[in-house]
Amino acid sequence: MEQYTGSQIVVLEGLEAVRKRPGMYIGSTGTRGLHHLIWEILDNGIDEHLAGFCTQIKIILQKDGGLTIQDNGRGVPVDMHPTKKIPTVRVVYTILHAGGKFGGSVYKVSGGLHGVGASVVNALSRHMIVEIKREGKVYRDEYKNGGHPITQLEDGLLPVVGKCNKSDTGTKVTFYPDDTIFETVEFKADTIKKKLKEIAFLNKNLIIQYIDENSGEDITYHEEFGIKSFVSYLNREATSLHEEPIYIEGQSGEIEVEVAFQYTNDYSEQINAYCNRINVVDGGTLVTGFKSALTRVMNQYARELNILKEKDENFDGKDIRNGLVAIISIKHPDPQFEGQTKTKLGNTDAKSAVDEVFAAEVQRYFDKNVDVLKSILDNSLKSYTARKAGDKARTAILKQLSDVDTKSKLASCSSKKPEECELYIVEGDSAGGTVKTARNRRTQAVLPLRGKILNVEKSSLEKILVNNEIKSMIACFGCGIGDEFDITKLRYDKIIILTDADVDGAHISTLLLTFFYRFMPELILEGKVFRGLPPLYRVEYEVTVKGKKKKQSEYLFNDFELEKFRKNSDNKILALQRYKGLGEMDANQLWETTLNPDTRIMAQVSISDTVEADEITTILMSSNVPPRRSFIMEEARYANVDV
Ligand code: 28G
Repeated sequence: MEQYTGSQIVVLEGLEAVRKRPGMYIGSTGTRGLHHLIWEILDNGIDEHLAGFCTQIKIILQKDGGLTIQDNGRGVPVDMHPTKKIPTVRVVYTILHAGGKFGGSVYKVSGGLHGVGASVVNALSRHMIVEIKREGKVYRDEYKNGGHPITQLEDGLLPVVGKCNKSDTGTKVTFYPDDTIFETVEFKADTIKKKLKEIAFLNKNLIIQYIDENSGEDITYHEEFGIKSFVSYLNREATSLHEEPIYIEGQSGEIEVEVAFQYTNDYSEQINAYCNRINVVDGGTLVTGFKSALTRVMNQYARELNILKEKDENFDGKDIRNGLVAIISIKHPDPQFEGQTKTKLGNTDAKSAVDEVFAAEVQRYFDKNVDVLKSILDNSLKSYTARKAGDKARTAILKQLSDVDTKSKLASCSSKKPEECELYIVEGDSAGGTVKTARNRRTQAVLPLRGKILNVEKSSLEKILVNNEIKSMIACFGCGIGDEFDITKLRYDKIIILTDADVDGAHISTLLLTFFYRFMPELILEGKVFRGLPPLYRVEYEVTVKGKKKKQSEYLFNDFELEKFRKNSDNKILALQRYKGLGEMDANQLWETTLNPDTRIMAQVSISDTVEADEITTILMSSNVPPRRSFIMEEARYANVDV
């Protein structure tokens, strides 16, 4: 039976907002968003572990599509909430942002991508059951259809539904994602298992049990050596330069620092950083501290050991990190997450803490393990020598880039103010032609690209730098590449990749993104890169307004939207057009759907080390070492957004 008290109405309005715009809270309504539901609930259990009260977490994938997460912590309080006058547990599960980092408490230390909490999960579930064991009693609260409580309170409190041992405490949550909201409600076992493994690496005292009722799998995740094992795992198929990862631990003020690292014979570096178990994908102060300490200490040793002969010669940080795989994990009492995606740590004291702890402890280690030190320095020397040779070739080519012809295909915009200019990179000359006609000539420039883009992961530097498409892009952007890259010289505020909405288009944009990522990563990190999302369908339909029949039309961006339209609309569909490519749209349609800043839809491209979520290429599964980053595109309607 549903009950509405005064405060309840407010509650439902809050959760209704989540159901109206799920993307704002969990990123998307696709698989990725679906799994965010799990991470949100899981985070609360991990917080309880970090608070020192929970040693075990159990996850059960049920046959009926439900998912259960259970911990042996204190159990969410069931007493009457002092101001809301409903049980605290119901506050946690029905009020937006309750019990989270927004309350100003230090309670929440871990956190998901959005950190929105359990009530969001409830809002997006068709059914949710919360069971709490506290002080020898069992309580249950149940919700339906997006967070409507169906449990009758007794004197404002939850009824006791059973008894248990007094020492048996904890929280158990079962939820069924709402299939009218999500494109799919099927959980991916692999995604969940990867996440659990990562959690186990980062929380060495936590025991996680995973049960899949469909497959019968029953796995326990417990990594007693924590991030040291994490590094071994990442390098399991690589050839390492020294047998065991080096593990460093220490404290500076209130900040706890842990680092594990190992060198391999690969040519890449991979540093994964965590603050309070949150993967800070864009690094920040803790990574800076680590890098500067490592560079300083190694250069010092190199000079002492006569590996660097000249006094003023130095290894570059990059030489020293060649082949490095490292995990940095710190605990900070007051983390400041910065950047557009809040995935960069800003606290300056984290830099000095990591620097101080790492420098002191790593020297202690190397003084005792000179053979390991020597093999690492030898590796740095190889990189140093190769870099000196490569630098020459690169500079020569960059000089040539000022040649005029590299920009000849560009249809530039008349404004020269970077903050208002946009560059559309368009696949093919014909689509490029339509975009040129349709655009706003003052602020929108167009660069059509011919044919396939070079896969920079598979080509030598020489080949990359003579490629015409690549030369055009570098010349148009105006900000150089690699070490000489300077984002302040970028001529555009947004670089928008526009390809057909098909497999080829997706491939081309991946190749472009790979190029950006390898040669001008700041472009992506600073949020300058977007993918235009042209619609897939246009429906014309009939509506009846005041007894009169009227024709209207709407653009739909994927099959899911089309299905939703068919299901939810009683209007008669008059015509349905499917766009096979950009070329099939006329200039007006293209303007309206893809170019007009007030109505277009674009996806901003960001990068994730993907340990955090369900991208299939997470580093946990990758066998080879080049950082398994993947491009994450968060879809957003860029209409009416203040810029
Ligand atoms: C099973 C799935 C995931 C949780 C707790 C324990 C407490 C709690 C959770 O409190 C409300 C807000 C701040 C105090 C805290 C229990 C203090 C004392 C808790 C979970 C009240 C939330 N006793 N375990 N929430 N706080 N496990 N597991 O969700 O002020 S959530």
